Amino acid sequence: MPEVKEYTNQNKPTWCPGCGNFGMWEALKRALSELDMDFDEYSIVWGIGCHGNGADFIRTAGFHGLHGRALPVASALKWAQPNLNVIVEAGDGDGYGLGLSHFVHSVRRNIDMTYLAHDNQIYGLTTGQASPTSDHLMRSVSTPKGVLEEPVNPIGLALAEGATFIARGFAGDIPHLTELYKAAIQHKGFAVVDVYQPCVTWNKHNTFPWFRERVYKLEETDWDTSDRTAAFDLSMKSFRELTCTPDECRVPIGIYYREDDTETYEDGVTAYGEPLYKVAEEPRDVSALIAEFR
Ligand SMILES: Cc1ncc(C[n+]2csc(CCOP(=O)(O)OP(=O)(O)O)c2C)c(N)n1
Ligand code: SF4
Repeated sequence: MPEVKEYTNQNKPTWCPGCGNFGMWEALKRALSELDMDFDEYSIVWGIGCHGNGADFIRTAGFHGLHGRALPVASALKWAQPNLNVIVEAGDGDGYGLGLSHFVHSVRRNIDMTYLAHDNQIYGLTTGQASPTSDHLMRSVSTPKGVLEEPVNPIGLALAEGATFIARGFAGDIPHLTELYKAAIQHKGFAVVDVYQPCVTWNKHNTFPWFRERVYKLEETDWDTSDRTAAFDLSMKSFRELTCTPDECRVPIGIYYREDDTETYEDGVTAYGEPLYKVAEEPRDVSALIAEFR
């Protein structure tokens, strides 16, 4: 089994000290190691944002795409290389703003891949504007008087579109997050893990202490992961008010819902009898194409 440190490369992370991205980075490396994943068995596709800078700090033949467009790239990769474990890392601005329609359609297609959302409830890279998951009334540099909209509910949205695996994690609990990642990667179908990933520089509300006082683990309750309606209900109750006390709002983490033995998009394509893409029998010379873009 490759050791955790083997999943890094020579680059040192450039995230702010204490950023929640470190916890997600560590959990993913641990999950890949514990799943005994060889370096040619997985590939990671990133969107644009602080989360996307993780592309420089992990060992993979991956792709650092455009803002909000990681999923189309990842879908093509999965369909061209069906045996590859494809992992997407997206931000809340990236994936639930610009890329929201890709998210919805990927969920309903049940493409066999893993979607890890770095949900810091703020635009980190562009210095602290409100994001689609910022809490109602939260003040930020772009909303000095407070966010007017209700936040996007990624869990409820995914459930409404027929999600077959949806979980929520917290970057401050790396062992728990590692287990969620392992389950998501092993799931056959589109597996979403929305991770509360505090941005210590710009989000002064959803901080590590704020979450530590409130998170609880679903698996430590009598939670039934096969009840879609209950999961949807819980996702609606999980919306938090900015000023709520730890007693008033507790934040569930863990697997909300999972459904195994489902048909994936790839299964459907296979049933047609023709693959979407054929891999060339001989390597092709693409140097002229590359030269065109130099
Ligand atoms: C099409 C397009 N629009 C806007 C931007 C500018 N931009 C870069 S990152 C970003 C938001 C980053 O926030 P998020 O996705 O939450 O990621 P984080 O930095 O918090 O990890 C924006 C708006 C861009 N790169 N491309
Ligand atoms: S700005 Fe926020 S999300 Fe970006 S690296 Fe710094 S702490 Fe992390």
